[in-house]
Amino acid sequence: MKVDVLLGLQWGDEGKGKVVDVLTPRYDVITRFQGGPNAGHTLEFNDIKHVLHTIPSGIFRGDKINIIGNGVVIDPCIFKKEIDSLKKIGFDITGNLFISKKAHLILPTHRLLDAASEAAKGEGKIGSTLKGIGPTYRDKIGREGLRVGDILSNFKQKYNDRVKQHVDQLKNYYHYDYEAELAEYEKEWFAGIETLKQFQLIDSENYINNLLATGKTVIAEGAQGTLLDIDFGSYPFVTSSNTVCAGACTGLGIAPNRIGEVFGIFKAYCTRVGMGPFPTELFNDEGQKLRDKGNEYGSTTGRPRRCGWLDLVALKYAIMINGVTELIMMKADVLDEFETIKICTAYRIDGKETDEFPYELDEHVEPVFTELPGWHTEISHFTQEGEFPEELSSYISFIEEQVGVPIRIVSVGPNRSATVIRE
Ligand code: 2SA
Ligand code: MG
Repeated sequence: MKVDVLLGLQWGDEGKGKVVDVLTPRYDVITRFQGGPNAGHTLEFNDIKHVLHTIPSGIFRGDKINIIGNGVVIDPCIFKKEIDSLKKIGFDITGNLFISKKAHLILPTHRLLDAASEAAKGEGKIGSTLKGIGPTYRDKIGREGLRVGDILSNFKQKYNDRVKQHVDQLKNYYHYDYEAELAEYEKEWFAGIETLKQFQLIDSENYINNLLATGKTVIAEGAQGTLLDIDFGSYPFVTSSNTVCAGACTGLGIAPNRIGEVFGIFKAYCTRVGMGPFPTELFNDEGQKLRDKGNEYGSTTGRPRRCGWLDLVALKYAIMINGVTELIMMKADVLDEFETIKICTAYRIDGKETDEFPYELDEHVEPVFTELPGWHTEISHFTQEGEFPEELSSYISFIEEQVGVPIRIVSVGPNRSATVIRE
C-alpha cells in the first residue's frame, strides 16, 4: 500500500482540518509528520468545533490509528491540554494514539527562547506563533535536542543539562526576564510528560511500514503550507520544518516510492499570518471583505490574517515541489459577493513578466492579474457540480488550465456537508 499525503499549498490555514475530516473515513491510519502546536486544525464533531494542535485529525473516529511521527515537535504541556479537553467530551484516546520516540520535545526554555528571539528582532521579527518551534528544530538539527524516547530513563538529568545552556542564553545573551515564567511553565510541562508516558511510545517508522505491508491505508496530514517550508518558502519568513511532500518521507520514515496520491489544498484566494512577502495582498475594502466573509483570524493565535487574491505563480510552484496529483479548492463561497475576481497569473519583476517563482519575493515583484466575473450567488447549499453558477465553473476551469492539475473537491461552506466532489 501507499501513503497518500494531504498538504497546504499556500501559507497555511487552507482548511486542511476540514478536508482530513472528510477524507478520514477512507483511511485506516492518520499521521502527522512535521510541525507541532504551531498548527491548529479545526474539526467539527457533533456540531461542535474542536481545534487540534498536535494530535492527528482521525481522533474523533474510534476505529482509526493515529500516529505522531518523528518529524513532529511536541510540547507536553499543550499535548496534555488537548488530551484533557478530549477527555472532557468523552474521548479517551490512549488506545489509538501512537507517538514516535524520535519526535523532539519542545522544552519550556524553547518557548521562552522563541519569545526572546522575536523580541530581539524588533521590526524584523518573523511573527512566529511563539510556541518554541524554531528553537526546538534548531536543537534537533544542532544534535542537541531531547526526544520523546528520552523521557523513559534518567530524564531529569538530561533535561537539566539541556536547560542550563538555554538559561544562559536567555539571561546573558537576550537579557530576558525568564525566571517566573519558566518556573510556572515547568510545573505544567512535567505534568505533560507524565501524560505522554501513558501513551504508546514507539518506533513509528517500523510500525507504519508494517501497517502498509498488511494492507492498511495511510494518510499523512501536513501542517502549515508549502510557502512556509524551511527550504522552499519565503525564507526567512517560514516555519522551521519541511512542510512539503518530501517531509512526509523524512517525518514518518517512509520511502519516496511509497507516496501515493498527493492532495494539494488551496483557498480560492490567499491568506498569510505573520510577517513576510505576499505579492497579491489587498490593503483595501476587498481585503477586509475577504477577512470578514472568510473569518480569517488565526485558530492558534487569533491574529487577523492578511488577505489577497489567488496567486497562480506561487500555486504552480507549490504543485511542482509537491508533485500534487489532485487539487482541493477551499472557501469558494467567500467569493460569492464579489463583482469581479482577480487571479495573479504572472509576476512583473523589473519590467519583465515571468511565471516562475523567484528567489526572493521582495518589493520588486508586482502581480499581473487576470480579471474574471463573479457569480453573485450563494453557493454553500450546493451539493453537486451541476448546480454551480457558470462563473464559478469558469473560475475552476481557468485555474485547472493554468496549473495543469484537476480540482477534485470544491468546498462551498464551513460545514462538512458543504463539500462538492467533482467526477
Ligand atoms: P513558527 O511558530 O516558528 O512556525 O512561525 C513561523 C512562521 O510560520 C507561520 N505559521 C503559520 N501560518 C499560518 N498557519 C499556521 N498554522 C495553522 C493555524 C495551521 C495550519 O491555523 O494556526 O495551517 O497547519 C502557522 N504556523 C506557523 C507564522 O505565522 C510565522 O510566519
Ligand atoms: Mg488553521
